[in-house]
Order: sequence, then structure tokens, then C-alpha cells
Amino acid sequence: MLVIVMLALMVGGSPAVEGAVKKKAAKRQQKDALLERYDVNHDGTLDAEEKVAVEKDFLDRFDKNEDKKLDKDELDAVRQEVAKQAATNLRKKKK
Ligand SMILES: [Ca+2]
Ligand SMILES: [Ca+2]
Repeated sequence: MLVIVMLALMVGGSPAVEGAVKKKAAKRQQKDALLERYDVNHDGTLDAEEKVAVEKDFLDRFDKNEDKKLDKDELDAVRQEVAKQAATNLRKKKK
């Protein structure tokens, strides 16, 4: 399940016209946004326990039809939320 979410996050986001560098930066921001929220012990990675929490949180927040899976539309909402979070973090850092 989480693999699907991660995959969607990797694939989605920036349009193909954008440069690879920009795309990479955007991905890193999105990853940072996830880590900021879910890396409870701040070791820079999501361990098994933290991933379970991510999955649960995503399902809680985005599984609109409550089938315990995230379909394409629901994953779109996840992507938008993570992108938004990444943008917010970026603004905070810039000040
Ligand atoms: Ca961690
Ligand atoms: Ca669903």
C-alpha cells in the first residue's frame, strides 16, 4: 500500500516540460515534507513503524470512499496535499 503512495508521489507532480533538476528538487521537497511530518525520531528516514503511521494517516485523510485503498483520485489529493506542504515548508525556510 505505502509503496503505491510513494510511487504516486514520485511519478506525479511536475509536468514533463519542467527540467529534470527542478523535478528532482520538487521531489526532494516533497520527501522533506513527508519526513518533517512523519519522521518522529528525526533520523532522516521513515522506519517501518513510521511508515505504518503514514499509511494510516493517509487512509484516514484521503480514503474518501473508505475502501481502505487509495484510488487514482484519492492519490491525486495526496499529491496535492504533499506538494502544498512542500511549498509551505519552502516559504517558511526562505522567510
Ligand atoms: Ca525515523
Ligand atoms: Ca478509497
